Amino acid sequence: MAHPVDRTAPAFGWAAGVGAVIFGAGLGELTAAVIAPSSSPVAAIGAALIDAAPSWAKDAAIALFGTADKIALIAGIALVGLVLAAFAGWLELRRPRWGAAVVAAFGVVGAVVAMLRPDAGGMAWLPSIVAGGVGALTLWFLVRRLRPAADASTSAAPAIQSDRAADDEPLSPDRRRFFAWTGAAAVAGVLAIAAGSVRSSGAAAVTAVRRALRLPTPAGAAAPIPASAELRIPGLARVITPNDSFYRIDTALIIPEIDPADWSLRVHGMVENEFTLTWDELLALPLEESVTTLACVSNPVGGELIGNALWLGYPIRELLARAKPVSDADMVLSTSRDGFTASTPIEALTDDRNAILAVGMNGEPLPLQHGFPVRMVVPGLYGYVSATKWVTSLEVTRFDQVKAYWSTRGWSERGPIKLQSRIDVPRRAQGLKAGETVIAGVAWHQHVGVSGVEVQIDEGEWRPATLATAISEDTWVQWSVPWVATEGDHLIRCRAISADGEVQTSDTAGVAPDGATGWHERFLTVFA
Ligand SMILES: Nc1nc2c(c(=O)[nH]1)N[C@H]1C(S)=C(S)[C@@H](COP(=O)(O)O)O[C@H]1N2
Ligand SMILES: [Mo]
Repeated sequence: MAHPVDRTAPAFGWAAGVGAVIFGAGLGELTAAVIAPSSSPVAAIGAALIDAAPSWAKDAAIALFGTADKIALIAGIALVGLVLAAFAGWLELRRPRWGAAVVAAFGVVGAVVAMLRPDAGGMAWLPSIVAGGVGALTLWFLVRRLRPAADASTSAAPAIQSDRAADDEPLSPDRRRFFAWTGAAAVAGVLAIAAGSVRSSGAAAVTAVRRALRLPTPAGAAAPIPASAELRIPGLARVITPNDSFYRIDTALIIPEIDPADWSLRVHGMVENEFTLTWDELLALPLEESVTTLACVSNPVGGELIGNALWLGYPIRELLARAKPVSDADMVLSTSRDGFTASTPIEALTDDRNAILAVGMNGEPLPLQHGFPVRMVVPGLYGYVSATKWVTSLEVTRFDQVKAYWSTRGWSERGPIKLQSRIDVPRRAQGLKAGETVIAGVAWHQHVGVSGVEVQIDEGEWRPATLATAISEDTWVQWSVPWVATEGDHLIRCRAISADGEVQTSDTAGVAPDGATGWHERFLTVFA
């Protein structure tokens, strides 16, 4: 009944490697959840990959996966990790301790990467060391289950010798016990990963702090949003984007968790009067409300990486006035807790626009993923050069002295938002019935304003659309045009006219290096 197992059967090694590494990774994730979520091996490696990725790769990721790009990255890392785990298991089977050493070595690599992250805490190395150490020991243990002699030998036996002996012995036929241990390791690892993610999401202390927070009433309230700003057309983007559907774009694989009590902002660099602002000091300042439409430079024509919110914050202009920039400074480099940077022209932060250090979004503290507790909002500039979330430093400097995160990756140093318009309805390319309907969408040219939108059907005359009331030149505006749809195929286009007379160009440009251009068009099939 003892069927000697072919010890070279690689599947045993693969299984042991995968089970051991899942177990190690699980304990590593759990450790990270307790000390700092961003120190997790997967998160640290992911974050390093994001920073190392060329801009075309970021673009491709956003184009392919949209705002699910991070999930795709984590899945990719997990997949590569499992392949390496299987390899380590196979190696351990052939050469005892070598596979375990490979797993341990990956733990050390993870620890180094985690310590090099800009937001690394003093314990950032620990989760990877736990993952690598536990993974290596588990692998060694599991593969030993396949060696009856090793089972019998006590820990007192010289290790090298017992391994040598094991080399010459057939594998235990007891597959059941081996797979029971391996399966248990994998299941325990998955449970640990789940427990870690529960702990670092809902239960996070910062989430509770945020929930308990009451923002002060604004010293300067925004004018009420006119009812006529909202056309109430089903399928048309609402004029104020609810927080839970507001697009999210950032390089943060793990959202920084900052307790406001630990937050401070350093205003420094080419200034006469460097200072640090704490959360309590910020909230004691007269905060102002403003409505500003944020847009991402990676938003393709017709895309959804744009949203409009009522923000509450303090003018950056006032902070800079207090800091007193020297006269040849032309840029402010803002840095977030996780190391992201943006370069904003100093004029945009000192002129009369509502460039703010925001703490509130649509009547709530900023959601964690939108920069809690403090972010920048600057009307008229794409987010990558202005909208730093989790901001902790404003350095007054010069464009010829430092380059911000995306400027070192092929994107323009300056990113004024381009004139654009989008068709929201009719939404579906199929199933539209002939008869009276409406074409509607949004148009924007922040800090310039939109004076008109025109719609063209089937290459005909451009027809003016009716604009809703614009909240301000810093926000998008809804538009609509009635249409009697006839049976058949149609091509619909729109273009905006800016408050300064510019007509939206038909020239198409991709998102890199400074924002997409071209007309949004939609093909529709209308049924009888
Ligand atoms: N800390 C940090 N802030 C950031 C980014 C980032 O990667 N990290 N991305 C910027 C970009 S590219 C955009 S478009 C806006 C998006 O803000 P939102 O996610 O709140 O919509 O945030 C900006 N602020
Ligand atoms: Mo962006």
